[in-house]
Amino acid sequence: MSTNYLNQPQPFVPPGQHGLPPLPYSYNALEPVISARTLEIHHDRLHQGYVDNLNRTELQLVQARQTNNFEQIRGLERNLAFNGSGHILHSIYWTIMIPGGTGQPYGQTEYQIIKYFGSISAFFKQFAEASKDVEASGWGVLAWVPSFGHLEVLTAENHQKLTDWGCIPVLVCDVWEHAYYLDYENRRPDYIKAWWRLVNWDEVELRINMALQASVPLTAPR
Ligand code: MN3
Repeated sequence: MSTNYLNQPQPFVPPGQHGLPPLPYSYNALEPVISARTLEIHHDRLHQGYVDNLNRTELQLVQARQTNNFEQIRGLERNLAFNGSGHILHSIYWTIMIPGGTGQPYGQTEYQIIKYFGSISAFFKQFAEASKDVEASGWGVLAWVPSFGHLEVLTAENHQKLTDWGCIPVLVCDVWEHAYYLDYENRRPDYIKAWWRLVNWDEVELRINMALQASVPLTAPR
């Protein structure tokens, strides 16, 4: 197993310490495609709101762990995912735009798009159609799927269901009824309590080490 991840700087954001990344251009730089007023409200108010609410939620979770009081856990997890994904996706959105654009994908991007989608135009078409068809609020996303080794066009309704975009799962517990109902009927807590005894921490350790190598900062170094 490669261990060069140890030499890579890992971003670590302590609870409640997220900050709003500055726009890499002026408010009017994306006109006429996006107006200065839209950009100002979107970045300064809406994205700032995600950052503030993410920080608040993380500090509430610190409090919950310290007092061993998880009465509000369902709402806190919802706020964590909503605001965390909002922060991550907006940070990417600002950085992947530039005044005037740069034309066409090239290099590894072009290679991976053609390898999986067949052609650049087929990718453009699928991305546009998928984004157009998102129900109500949401995102069109071109994502690298580490487990499949290829790009994928995905969509997120709102910021998606209780997940942070860009996260890599390293330990999962299936709590759909089909995973435990025959054995525990409706006693999900009993299943979860017993399930801990099955966990292969060697595998979790391996997956965490692999995930560390896939680190992608929110604002790419220039
Ligand atoms: Mn937005």
